[in-house]
Amino acid sequence: YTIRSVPTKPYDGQKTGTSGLRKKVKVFMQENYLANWIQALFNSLPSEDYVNGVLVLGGDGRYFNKEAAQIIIKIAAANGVAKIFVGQDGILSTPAVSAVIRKRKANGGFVMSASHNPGGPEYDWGIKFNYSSGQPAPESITDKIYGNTLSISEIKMATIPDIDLSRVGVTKFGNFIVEVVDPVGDYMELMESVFDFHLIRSLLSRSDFRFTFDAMHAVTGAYAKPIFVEKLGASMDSISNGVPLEDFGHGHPDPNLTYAKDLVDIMYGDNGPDFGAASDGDGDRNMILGRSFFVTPSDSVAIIAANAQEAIPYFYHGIKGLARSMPTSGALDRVAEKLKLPFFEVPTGWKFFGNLMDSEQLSICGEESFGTGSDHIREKDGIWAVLAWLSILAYRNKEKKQGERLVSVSDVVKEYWAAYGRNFFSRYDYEECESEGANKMVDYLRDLISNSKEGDKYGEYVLRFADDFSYQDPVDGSVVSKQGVRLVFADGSRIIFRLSGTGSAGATIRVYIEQFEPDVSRHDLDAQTALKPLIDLALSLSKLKDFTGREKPTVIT
Ligand code: VG1
Ligand code: CO
Repeated sequence: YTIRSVPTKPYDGQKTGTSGLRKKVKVFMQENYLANWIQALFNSLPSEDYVNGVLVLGGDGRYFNKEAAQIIIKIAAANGVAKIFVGQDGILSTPAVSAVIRKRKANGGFVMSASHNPGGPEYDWGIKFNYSSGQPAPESITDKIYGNTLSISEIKMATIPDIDLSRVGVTKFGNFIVEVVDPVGDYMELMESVFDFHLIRSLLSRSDFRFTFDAMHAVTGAYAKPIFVEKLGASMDSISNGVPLEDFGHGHPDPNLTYAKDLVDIMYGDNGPDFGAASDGDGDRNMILGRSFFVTPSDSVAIIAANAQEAIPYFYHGIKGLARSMPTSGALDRVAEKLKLPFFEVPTGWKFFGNLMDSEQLSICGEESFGTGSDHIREKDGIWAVLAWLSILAYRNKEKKQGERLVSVSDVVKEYWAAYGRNFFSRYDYEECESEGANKMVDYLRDLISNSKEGDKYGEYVLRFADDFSYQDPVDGSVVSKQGVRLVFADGSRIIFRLSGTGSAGATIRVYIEQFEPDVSRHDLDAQTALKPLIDLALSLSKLKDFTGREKPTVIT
């Protein structure tokens, strides 16, 4: 084949956010828009990182992925990549891309996904780049890519035909090889090495334990049946919305109490199942529910960490360290303290965990945004989190005879609260606000905290400190600042404000509220009730209603 030089002009605004570049599909469909970014990426990497190298490509099955895959393959070939592994039909979840990169010792890989954002011609598309440890590219790389998008003038394209992605197999074009792989194989093998599948099977095949998984017509549809049903013995009808669709069946593939409403209704309905879970567009998020019971993600990661060494073979030999993102509740901190483990608090976004894992300081970590995972890969992992919970329940119930009452999800959580105390937590999201008002609010808050000092009174709450979170990576020394305005009070309660970095329209404001409660007699309170005074304080001190005109949040977690 030959290499064609395609002249092009730069586009503004190709800057990546918390997790990759996300825009409306229509933006990406403009001439050379995607191709510019991909070529800018190759222009940004040292040539030894891709020339004669191996890359991985997959995505969540959303609208425009098939066209995008062909563009990416042609540019990769023209830039000297030797081999590219592509998931069949372009499918690979985000955690699977990370797993395949690691297993096949690839130099990096692409995920074609806008994650939990809706898909279809009117909605979102996105692309993420991960490098050789399977970890999302750090800002040092994404900043360089952005710089190159502003001056790009040429795209290199190989003159090869479109690849048939529907069939597994190898196609060669001179020195360039495309291998279409089964999206599940490598990932399943990894899960079998992390968990005791025999133990999980003993739970899922019980007739007195009912399991349900909602794939939200997103990428875990491709994984749920082979793993939960075929390998682990769950019943055929336990998987709902199990076929990935280009528009997620008109859904918003975000596993939370608002967008996974069907699952929530089933779990809170009469005689609901014992365990329910859902995952997002690209399979890296998870929501865990018991019967009429929601496990807040900040508790979920703490509970997994507290039980991992007993229930999950991967951790039988110990846990290196624990970490959470800054807005995530302090539940995990208490587990780290009790288990005497190194502990880290990083900014929002999975890319900040990778260096700690690569340097063997971190095993289990999580974010309040339904992200949980470990150093088995370098991404958060929805199915891993479900398997971790099933392992804990299977371990706790393995001696239980048919007819005996099983230890439930809520039992596990309540026991945990009794032992460690409960960190009440809630997040309010105000999606698609006018950017101007949202930015003004953040400026106002920055101003407010710069004039605040220890001992200041906010109603009943006494300030310990307030800042705009910044972080220095302990491994490479890089510094990021302005990661969220936080007010921390004398009793440990926290109020945090951030603007989302994953939206594609307007500004999304996130308000995070947390309060610790040691008193067991108050643990059964509803989080919204327990946090009411602090939530009211957050809304009044930020003047959120005045700045945004919003009476109510779009999503409450
Ligand atoms: C959100 C979450 C963050 C998560 C990110 C990517 O970012 O808050 O915790 O890492 O999404 O998740 P933001 O900037 O919108 O708050 V996913 O599932 O989109 O890969
Ligand atoms: Co995601």
